[in-house]
Amino acid sequence: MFSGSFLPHIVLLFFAGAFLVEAVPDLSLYEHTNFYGASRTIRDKIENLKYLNFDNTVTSMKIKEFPWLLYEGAYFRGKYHILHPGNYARANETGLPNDSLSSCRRIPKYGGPLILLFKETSFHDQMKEIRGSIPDLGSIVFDDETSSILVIQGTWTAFSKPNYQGKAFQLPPGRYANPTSMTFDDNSISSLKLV
Ligand SMILES: [Ca+2]
Ligand SMILES: [Ca+2]
Repeated sequence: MFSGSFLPHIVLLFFAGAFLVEAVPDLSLYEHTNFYGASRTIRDKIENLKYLNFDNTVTSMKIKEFPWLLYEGAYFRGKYHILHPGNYARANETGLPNDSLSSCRRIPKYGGPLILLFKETSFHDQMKEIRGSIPDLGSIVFDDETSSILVIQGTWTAFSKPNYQGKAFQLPPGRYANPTSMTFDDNSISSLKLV
């Protein structure tokens, strides 16, 4: 009798706990230093902080778990900044000027190989996540239109032609903000192999 009535409570507590963990926002933005003033919470991404009436307002912020890409321009444009989880009581100490943030997106959750491809230089515009070898990028992403790359985890080889043919170059973890930093011509990656 006891266990019969107790068990549902355990189950309820479990779900309540899971909900609370899930409810913690990925990114909290604040109007003033030291997390004071008006605030907004962002899950995943926001392409224009104007939508939240919070454009060019952020002075401090908290990042929960995964790194974020922050942009001084709307729609993932303008000068970019990559910030790791932590509490930033004065955002300008990270290099992000005070009252400049206009859009941002979280690096996709990872715990294994991950490479991010961007349609434009400086990690602007569309972003595609790749977690394993892809013989023909044209089948799933903007073929021949990758202009910047973030290698989050794993070492990869990029090829200029599909099926791991053509010019090849290694991509160890790091930031490749433009094609010259990858020593290949713009818009020429057609396949990717996880080393
Ligand atoms: Ca402010
Ligand atoms: Ca701005």
